[in-house]
Amino acid sequence: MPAIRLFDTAAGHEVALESGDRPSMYVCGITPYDATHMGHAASYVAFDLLNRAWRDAGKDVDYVQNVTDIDDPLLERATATNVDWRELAQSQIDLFQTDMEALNVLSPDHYVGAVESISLIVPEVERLVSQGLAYTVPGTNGEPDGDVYYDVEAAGKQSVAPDAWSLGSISGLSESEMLELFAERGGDPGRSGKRQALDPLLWRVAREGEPHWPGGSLGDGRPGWHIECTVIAQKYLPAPFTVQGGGSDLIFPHHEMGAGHAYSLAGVPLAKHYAHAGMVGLDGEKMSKSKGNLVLVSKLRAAGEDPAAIRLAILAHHYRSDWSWTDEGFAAAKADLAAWRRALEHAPQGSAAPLVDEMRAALAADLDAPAAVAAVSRWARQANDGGAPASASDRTLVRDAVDALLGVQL
Ligand code: 5CA
Ligand code: ZN
Repeated sequence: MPAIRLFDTAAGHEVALESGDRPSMYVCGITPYDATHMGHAASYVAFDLLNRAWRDAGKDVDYVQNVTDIDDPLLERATATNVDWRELAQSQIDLFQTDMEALNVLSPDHYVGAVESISLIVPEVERLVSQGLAYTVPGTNGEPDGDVYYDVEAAGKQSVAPDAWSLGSISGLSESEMLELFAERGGDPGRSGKRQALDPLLWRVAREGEPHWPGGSLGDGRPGWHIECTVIAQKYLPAPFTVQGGGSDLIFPHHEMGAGHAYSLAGVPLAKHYAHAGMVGLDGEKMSKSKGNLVLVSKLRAAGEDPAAIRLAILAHHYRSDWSWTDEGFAAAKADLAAWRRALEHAPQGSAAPLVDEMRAALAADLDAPAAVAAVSRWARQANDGGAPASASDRTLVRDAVDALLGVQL
């Protein structure tokens, strides 16, 4: 495997990953209130490629993923459908894990819930308060006293070190862009009593009818979203770890704020690099639970579709591009998969090693799966054209490499 290059969102360009023998990765997990759709699947397949590339290079990868098993949308869906929020979460986590297994996505070493991490999160929020980087907001308009917010301005001034965090370090967005996205993605810019509109919630004190946990000096409540990932990542991975990953809708505010929290708590960056997968849509619209325009992995599986074909349909798109799931794209992936499987029977002698080199070079260049897929398809056309003597060892090597590098099982 050549040295792996990856596009770093914070740097704004591709970087060579210097991960030594022990790269580490945190990929943001699902909020388990609805089944895994193609957008989720594509983001986990993207980082699975990085995991596989590192492993192919002989590295021992530390991989951590969270599951946001307490958050507003989960509680809202549980109330709307009259199920217990814990049952809803557990059923969707189970379905997600079955989907990932079917898609041949390697599991994280640690799969950690927000709820089980609350006792770790509380002291970290208390620490931010005592450092003067977080503050409580008085109750107004029916909200109780005591919600805790992160002071983005104070945090941005805490250090002038070259790797210090300040608002915009990760996303590079302007303030007006941030304000728009903040409101769209779970922030509350208009909450009165906040020091800055963009200050994110760290601790939400208990409300009537909402689940809550002991919060020490903060009072009973539940954690905000960004501090959840920060604390879980800091507990299970080195500081800084190699790559934080997620879909591009997590760049702001989630990864921006998480990076801030981490720097405030540890005095070193959370991650060396931040990588983001493009958004997957259906017929030109972003696929999202709230819009309801979902293509579900579990539904395709239930309809008898081959998960390897689903994975190949995803890999036909570069992980950073925004793309739409279409029936035509899926049909093309199924045809490619059939051609690859046929080709194995005719694997020409001596053809496997150069193909493996091409696949490795493609993945090392910012996880260029479409280039790797094209290389396999070229190889398959040649094999299926016949003429060259077939070789059992080439067949085995191609089958193993396509599985190990692309995760496609032939
Ligand atoms: N629990 C948080 C992360 S800590 C969360 O964003 N959960 S999620 O269920 O909404 O999304 C899980 C992952 O799928 C995230 O990385 C998100 O960026 C990604 N994702 C969500 N929708 C899409 C989409 N339409 N296309 C591509 N990726 C998506
Ligand atoms: Zn996260």
